[in-house]
Amino acid sequence: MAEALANDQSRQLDHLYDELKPHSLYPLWTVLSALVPPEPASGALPWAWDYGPMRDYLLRAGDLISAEQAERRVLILENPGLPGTSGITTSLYAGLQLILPGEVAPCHRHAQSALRFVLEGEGAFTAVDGEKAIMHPFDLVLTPGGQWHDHGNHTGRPMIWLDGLDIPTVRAFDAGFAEKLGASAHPETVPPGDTGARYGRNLRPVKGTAADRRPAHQPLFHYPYADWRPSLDALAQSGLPDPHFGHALEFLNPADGGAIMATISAHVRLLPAGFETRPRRSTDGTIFVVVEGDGEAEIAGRTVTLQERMVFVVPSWKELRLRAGRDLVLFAYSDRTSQEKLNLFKEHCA
Ligand code: GTQ
Repeated sequence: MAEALANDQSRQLDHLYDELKPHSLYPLWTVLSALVPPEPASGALPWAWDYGPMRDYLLRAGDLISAEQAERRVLILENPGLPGTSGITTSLYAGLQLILPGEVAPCHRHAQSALRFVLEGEGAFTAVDGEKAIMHPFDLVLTPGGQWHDHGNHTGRPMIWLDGLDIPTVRAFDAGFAEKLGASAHPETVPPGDTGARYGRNLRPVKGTAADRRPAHQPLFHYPYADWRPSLDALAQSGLPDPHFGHALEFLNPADGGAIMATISAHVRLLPAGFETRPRRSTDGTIFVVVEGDGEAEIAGRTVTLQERMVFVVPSWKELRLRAGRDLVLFAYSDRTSQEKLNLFKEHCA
């Protein structure tokens, strides 16, 4: 009797669901636990990309299409758990960009904020609002949302870097605008290094004076390896590593002492040879680049052997443990600052 009733209920509910569909209505109770999960259950997978094969494919693309033709000649590192999204996590994007000798990537600006982390080449530039940042391996260069940027390579060698953008975040808000300058390069406004001298040394031009020329909320855009690497060494020599991070330094926006950009946080860390971190998980899915050394990352039980210039991703709430073989230096970026602003960020350190 009870079974007959249950069957009848389930049949009637199925009829109801069929009738609801064409009206764009959907029963919450069939999807509630997926919509409001007890804890993050990211569809993104822990994943790693070796540099060598990515580089080979990118250079092949370089033979087939120019940077000018492509506008941006980039191979997207799409998370295999997020097909069709172009995301490496649910909120962030990663791509490998190539500029060959003599090429330009034409000037444009967009709502999306981008970071560039240089992997190979020396002396090509990213220009922001007409000021060139001359790029060296493992420099961090920002092109914050709304600022004009173009890239060019007047050197004799290919230049390759990792692009980190907030494309999926901007898409989630449906807030994307973009425009092209029309000229391939922005007219040069000031000599290279001008912003570093004005805003990068715990100084700034006095507010309201003509010398204060950069956008107030986001003045700095070049964080050279030659600056951050010695700082990391000095930190490592002066104390014990944090059990979950090792020796870690975050890149800051000097305008407010906060994360480098509104939607992206970034840091570097050094794990001394033989050091092993304690397990940690956090809600900010994080993209890592191996700068130096070797070792292993254990991500939710899956072991990745680390090699220089490898890119790997730790999705939200997946446990990470790192082991350094030789001294291990990593660059990392995530949406931590977005989550902190939205009161969503959580971490658990075991
Ligand atoms: O250099 O502006 O990898 O707009 C993806 C979108 C790079 C860029 C990307 C972009 C750019």
